[in-house]
Amino acid sequence: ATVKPIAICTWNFKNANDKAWEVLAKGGNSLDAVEQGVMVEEADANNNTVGLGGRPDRDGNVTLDACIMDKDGNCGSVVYLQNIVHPVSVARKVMEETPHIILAGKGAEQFAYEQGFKKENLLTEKSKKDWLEWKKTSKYETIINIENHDTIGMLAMDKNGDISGACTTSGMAYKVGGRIGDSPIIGAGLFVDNEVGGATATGVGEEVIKTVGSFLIVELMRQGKSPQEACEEGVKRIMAKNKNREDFQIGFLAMNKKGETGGYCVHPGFTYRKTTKDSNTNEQVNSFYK
Ligand code: SD4
Repeated sequence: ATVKPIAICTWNFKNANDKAWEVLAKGGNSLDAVEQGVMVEEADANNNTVGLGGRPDRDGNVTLDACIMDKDGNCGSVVYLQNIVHPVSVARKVMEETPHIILAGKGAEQFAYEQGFKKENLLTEKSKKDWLEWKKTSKYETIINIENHDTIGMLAMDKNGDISGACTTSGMAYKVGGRIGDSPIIGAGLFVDNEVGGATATGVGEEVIKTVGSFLIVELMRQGKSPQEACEEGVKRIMAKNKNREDFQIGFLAMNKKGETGGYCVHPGFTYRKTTKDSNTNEQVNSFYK
């Protein structure tokens, strides 16, 4: 039998998944569930990889990437967005209120103000202090720090069996100004095809973009693979192009129309949160390197 409603998200973001579940349990739709779910992390100043409190780029600017995709294949995205706590909601407005899919930088920010979003300083004292400390050496080390990823990607299926997804991040800490990762790129950091399922990613976005990772996983599921098998193949595709490279982490997460889920990653440590009417768990994920 199909497991629904269901919500899953990258890492052990219990509060975010609980919020999504609350929407789904009340009979709400999966689009509202994923938006409201990931908003919890965007607003959390203690999550240094998403929204408020996100680590800045190397110049000290916090720049956010996010996207959202609905059951009909509609999508919206913002990249290099500054001064707005909830990029996922701006992405949803791009999807619903404009004929476009991606808005960037100043244009996205201007659009957000027109839609009623408030200007806010996203650089917390803690993030600023860490950044000033980093500046002393200015060594871009994030790719070898495999633990330093907390991007939230979320997939939900509602009581009608419709799937939506969202993904939101401040990107890699101390990135080059202007850098965009996989998270707001439809097909890379997130993809949903309501006939098949959805997938989302966390980790070093450059590697995910190169294989159009989330789209690949959904297509593999379309061809009959389980979410687990599809995530494994997604990671293997990346590793085939990075022989013997052990200095980066990627985690994939997927769900199909039956509510089956799976995940796979490059290094141990990646987990995902899963909530259904019977359970609310932090799922362990197998890795390419043991
Ligand atoms: C990026 N995939 O910008 C994101 C980073 C990430 O937790 O996952 N951070 O490449």
